[in-house]
Amino acid sequence: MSEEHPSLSFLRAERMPHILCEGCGNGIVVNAMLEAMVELELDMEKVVFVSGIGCSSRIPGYLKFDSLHTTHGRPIAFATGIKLANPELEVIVITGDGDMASIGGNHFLHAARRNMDMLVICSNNYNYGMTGGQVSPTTPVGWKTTTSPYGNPEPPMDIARVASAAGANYVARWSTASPLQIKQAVKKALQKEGFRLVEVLTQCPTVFGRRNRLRTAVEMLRWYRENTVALHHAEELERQGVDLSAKVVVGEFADRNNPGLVRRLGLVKEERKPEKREERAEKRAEEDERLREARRRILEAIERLSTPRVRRMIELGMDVEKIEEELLK
Ligand SMILES: Cc1ncc(C[n+]2csc(CCOP(=O)(O)OP(=O)(O)O)c2C)c(N)n1
Ligand code: SF4
Repeated sequence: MSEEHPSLSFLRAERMPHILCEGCGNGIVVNAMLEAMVELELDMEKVVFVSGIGCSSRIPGYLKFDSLHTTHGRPIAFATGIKLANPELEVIVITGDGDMASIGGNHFLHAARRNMDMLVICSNNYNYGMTGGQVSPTTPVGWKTTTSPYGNPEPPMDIARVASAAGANYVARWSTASPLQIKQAVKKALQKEGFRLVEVLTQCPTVFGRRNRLRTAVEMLRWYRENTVALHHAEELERQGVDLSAKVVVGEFADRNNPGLVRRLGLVKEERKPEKREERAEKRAEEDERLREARRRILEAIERLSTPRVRRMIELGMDVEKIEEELLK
């Protein structure tokens, strides 16, 4: 029997089937994010997800974490309140390009300026997916949407560069064609304080791709592969005079260690430093040892109090859960 991947245990199976379309890139976002959290051995009890309204904003509803599904454009404001009320919590905002950059634009700008402690994962599918594919602040020039049927005439907002210019501690942009990079960015961001943005270019074949001759997830992923350029290459190419206006630059746009707002306010004293892998392993081993000891004591207590039937089960080497299961039959 194959072993279940650890991140699967954080999905709410009872909420399935989910509302996302076949081939939607939001699944890749969830997978990369959960893998990052599992690999970091985050204290999942301290994680709170906050989202707005949109296809991407539905993600926390399918996860086994405390979460707040707020109003359109407002998740960063709610997340600010949560973090200031309880700075111990790891607050993660899941948002869309419309939710964050359009109706929520000012919350985004000022949270980045304040270096407000939260990780924001923005699933940027270049349009308003949930409401049928309207133009958004990130739709590239010339691309068709329901509200720009002849091609978008407006220049888009580069949300990664805006966040970086406003003062965010960490900013990265990757596409769903690079899930490993998304995972690494989330891991790095989760070990830093202040405002952290991971923008993910996420395919929406159903309402965006369809209007732009990219009807399937595979075609959209291929488009990302062929049209994204890593930041260090882009800088070099620009020096050589190559026109990159039709390409999307991906990579890390900011990696700073400025104090986050909660530390500036004196709500936490210590600078947040990445935990070393060995320290985490040590903590984990101590925790496992504590659990083994507790289990041993419970078994001893059962043995002392037990009936011949329970004693027989212990002699057979059954553990506490199995014995409990047998007794409840
Ligand atoms: C105040 C308000 N205005 C408009 C809407 C309608 N609405 C719901 S989701 C959405 C856009 C979602 O787009 P985005 O945030 O990019 O998320 P996606 O669905 O693409 O993941 C809009 C306009 C709303 N729910 N509330
Ligand atoms: S409409 Fe687009 S973003 Fe929304 S679930 Fe479908 S593919 Fe995903």
